Amino acid sequence: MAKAARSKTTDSAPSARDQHDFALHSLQESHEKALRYDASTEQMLDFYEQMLLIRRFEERAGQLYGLGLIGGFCHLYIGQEAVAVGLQSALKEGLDSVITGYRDHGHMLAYGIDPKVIMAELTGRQAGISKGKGGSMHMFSTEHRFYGGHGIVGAQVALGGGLALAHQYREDGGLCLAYFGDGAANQGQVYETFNMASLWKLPIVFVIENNQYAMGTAVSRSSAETEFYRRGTAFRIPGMDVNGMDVLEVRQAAEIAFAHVRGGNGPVLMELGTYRYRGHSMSDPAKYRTREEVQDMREHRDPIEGLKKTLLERGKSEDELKDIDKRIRATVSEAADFAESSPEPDPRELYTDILVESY
Ligand SMILES: Cc1ncc(C[n+]2csc(CCOP(=O)(O)OP(=O)(O)O)c2C)c(N)n1
Ligand SMILES: [Mg+2]
Repeated sequence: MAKAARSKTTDSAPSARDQHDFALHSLQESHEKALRYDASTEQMLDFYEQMLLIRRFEERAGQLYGLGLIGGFCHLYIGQEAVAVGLQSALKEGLDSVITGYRDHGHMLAYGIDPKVIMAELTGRQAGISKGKGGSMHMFSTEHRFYGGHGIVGAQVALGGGLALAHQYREDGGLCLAYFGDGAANQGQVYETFNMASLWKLPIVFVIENNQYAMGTAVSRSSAETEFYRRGTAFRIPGMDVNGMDVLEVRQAAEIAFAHVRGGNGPVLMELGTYRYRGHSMSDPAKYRTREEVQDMREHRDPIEGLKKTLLERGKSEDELKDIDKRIRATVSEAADFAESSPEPDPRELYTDILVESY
């Protein structure tokens, strides 16, 4: 398209600019050749379970918030499940690192972290993954190589650059998956990180979760370039435009992006088109969009319903899928009971994990 129109050479050899353009689009072209991951039925069931776990966990978190059992902010991930599950299922567990913003419960669940310790963290209990001191936005687990949970919009991108530098320095073969939102994509430090990451060929996958809104602002009202996957072009970072509502498409894109990064070729920028069904946080009545818009997404693009359809086509029965849902609901109830019955942190915890001496 634009590439062909721009080519002014009469020579049949591609110009340097064409080659450059091709490098930026080559991953997208590979992705478009085979959009969906060729998963076995077992793998699909696994993706289905994980997405359902996130959905049911978040619904329960919303209820606990309503009951006053969760304090502070609480940002739910409902609608975006296919992104975390599709991408993180392709990670090397115990090696690769993950960092994200404050909408972080789903990423932790997708990493296989016990729902009990996540729920206990949400309710501020000692048994929580950050000893009940981080809450919804600031969960952290170095054991799982999950580096938060960050409330400063865009900050996790620069920190992710540091995590990728550590992978490169240690030559451990790992990569960093750094998630951020469409709103965060307009922050300055994101571009400083793009520059250094590309220059140093850091093993990092930048993931823009474009859920169409930054708090109450639609992308078209906040962003001059709404095709976010193109945002890395000025830094020679190849971009991928991915349907974030289909877990198999997400996983397939992850295969391509991760192989590129692991091959020592530097960063990739993935834009995942997705949608959040709930408000920005629990205190947002979401008056900036119509009910019909949300309903339309739920009815026609829902990632869990989409995979359910594929599973039914593969011969799974409605009853089998209902049983999975029952099991997941029980797991989530257990997590909620565990959280509610766990003690709060000891007051002495006020003085641990922080700097209390002079420096
Ligand atoms: C530096 C900074 N500026 C502003 C805010 C307030 N704020 C919190 S979330 C948010 C919107 C971010 O939207 P997006 O990046 O699209 O992520 P989403 O909530 O959609 O996942 C803003 C402006 C903040 N936390 N940090
Ligand atoms: Mg957003």
